[in-house]
Amino acid sequence: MSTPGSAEGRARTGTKRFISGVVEGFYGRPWTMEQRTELFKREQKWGLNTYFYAPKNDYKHRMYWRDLYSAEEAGQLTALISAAKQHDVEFIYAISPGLDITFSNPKEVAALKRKLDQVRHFGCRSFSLLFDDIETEMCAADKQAFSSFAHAQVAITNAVYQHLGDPETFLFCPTDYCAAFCTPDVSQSSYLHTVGEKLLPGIDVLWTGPKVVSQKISVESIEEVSSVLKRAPVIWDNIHANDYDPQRTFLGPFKDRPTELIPKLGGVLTNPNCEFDLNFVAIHTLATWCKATAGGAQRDVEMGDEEQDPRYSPQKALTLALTDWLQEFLSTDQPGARQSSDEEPVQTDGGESSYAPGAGEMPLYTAEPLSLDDLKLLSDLFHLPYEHGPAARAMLQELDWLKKHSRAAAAETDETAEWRSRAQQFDGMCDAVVQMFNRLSNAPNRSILYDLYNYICDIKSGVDLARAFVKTLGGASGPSAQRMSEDPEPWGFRGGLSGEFQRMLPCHGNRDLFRHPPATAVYSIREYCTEDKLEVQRISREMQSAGESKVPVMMMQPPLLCDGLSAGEISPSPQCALVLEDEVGVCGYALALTDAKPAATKIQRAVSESVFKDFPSLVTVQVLQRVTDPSPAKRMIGRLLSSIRSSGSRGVFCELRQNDRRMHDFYAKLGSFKPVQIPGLPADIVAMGTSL
Ligand code: GDL
Repeated sequence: MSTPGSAEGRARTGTKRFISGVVEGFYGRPWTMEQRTELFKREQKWGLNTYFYAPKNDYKHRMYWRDLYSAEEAGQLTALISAAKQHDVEFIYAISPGLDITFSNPKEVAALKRKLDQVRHFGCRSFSLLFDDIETEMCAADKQAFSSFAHAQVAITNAVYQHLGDPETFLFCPTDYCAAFCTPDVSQSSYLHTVGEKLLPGIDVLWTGPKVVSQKISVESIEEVSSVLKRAPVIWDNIHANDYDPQRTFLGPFKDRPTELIPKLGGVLTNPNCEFDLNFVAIHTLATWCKATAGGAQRDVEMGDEEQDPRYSPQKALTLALTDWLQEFLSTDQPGARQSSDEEPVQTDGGESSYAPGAGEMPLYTAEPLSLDDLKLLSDLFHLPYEHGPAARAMLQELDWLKKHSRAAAAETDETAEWRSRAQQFDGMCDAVVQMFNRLSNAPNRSILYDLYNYICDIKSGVDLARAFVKTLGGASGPSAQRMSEDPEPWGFRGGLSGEFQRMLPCHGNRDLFRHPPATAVYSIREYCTEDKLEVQRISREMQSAGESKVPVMMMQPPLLCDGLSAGEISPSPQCALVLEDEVGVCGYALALTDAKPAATKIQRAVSESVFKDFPSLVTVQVLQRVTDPSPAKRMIGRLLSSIRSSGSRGVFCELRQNDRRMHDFYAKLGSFKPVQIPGLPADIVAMGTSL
């Protein structure tokens, strides 16, 4: 029978248990030793078995990884490791040497071993080497010694693993730790293939899913990466991480990871919110998920009927977590709550707080206690990275409607009554947020409140502004409307400099979840066939007219080399034509000529011969605007470049209209394409290229 936190896959091999728990792997202020000890208690209570120590900004974890711990630090770490043991939690010590290690220098390897030996003396038995978020270019010495970056990392990891005596638990975090980082894609990544083949089989590999912060992690995607890595990955899950945006925290449930994954994984570690006290839901719901073992006998969680996964309902897991969290909010026995330890409350003669206001005096301050509904609303407002909770969505929808129909508020029309009633409802929604804020501010557990305070204050101000705005639309004047005035207080300039940048940028910093929900479409890439010709022509035409140029392109301008390719007049080279499909149909293409010279001759393009020496091949890519996710196009071009490379070509270029900003951005974002000077190009055409 499987126990909580165990899983079929691991049980079947009879060697390792399913790793479940928390990775302290975020940027920013590390947690305190007390918080970590509290975490162990919670993990034990909820059936999670691992704590992974990897605080990015801890000096001796990353920047000064060579430095040994002082006597004082040694004492603290020893105590922490022993506390983990007491609570049946596996303590994994991770180190990140990748910022500046020279892999080929034996002294560096010795320094790494020395550091880990020291931690072993503190009682630690499980270790990890992390190579995430580092430069991928090797130094000259390493280039001489190793055939690739992956070979260098794997060599050092294997050496350290063996030095430590093949620990039962040892993990490696690759530099390409998610599908989006793989070139050209997971199945063809030479980096991942080297890791899969050369990393010793007892070492586990960390993986964050399709992206750094993955909205969903599918079974198929895990099967794909497992076959390359030759082992089941351990998920480093950033679903609740908030170190990349100071205005967001994630209080929604662990979600969109089917429980079918459990037997296919080595484990799941969540890298949650930086603020320790805001992780109750993140960790509690992960624990509920881990209990949904494949046998289907889920003892303490009801079957979710409204959702697809029969063994785990995020909604129900959330309610369970919030119900338990409410008790925490209401409890005062927290260190630092209510009064600081060095400030004993002054006892009056009467013992307890004896003040009772007399007749006509101010009544004592009272506030209603916090409720489960308050916490549900809170979790809706600060939900998940790609999704607002239902109450937040409803507020945005209403505000959007009220704005769009504001004429109905000003003039008496058929819609006026509806507008007024919906404005009133919106006001009620805003009021619920304010009331929740008041009750939270009064909660006895001050440490949770302090971690939450900036967020709830921020959302309350946002809601206040929206409320005042709707009142103004409805014709109100007075204090609420004044908030919208020309001479606002500083809180009228929301978001500071960063906010200002966001509002000025045309698209990237200016995306909102409400209007641009993340793409959930499934894309497939397949070989181009002759039946696709018309579709490709259509896409090419559509995208030309969507370009910046408002000039009828074909009539007034010299043709691009790739025009013949997308029009079907020139056939692409073998294995050099792909199309992208979504559920609607063909939505993009990538075509190439390994030898572009005949096409240049055909349109009498007079460019110098030497260009074709460095860049003999030509590529063209187009993706319809409905494809908002950049990764399918990246994958398509990655596949194409790898075919061109295997044809023996040294380089590839593409031509663009000078004023086609969209395509410039597109190629620039691929990273490897840089502007190339090609003498002889017509005035309005520029080229970008990459060496292979
Ligand atoms: C990352 C970092 C992690 C950070 C997270 C979210 C991994 C492996 N590394 O890329 O330290 O907290 O993004 O910002 O996820």
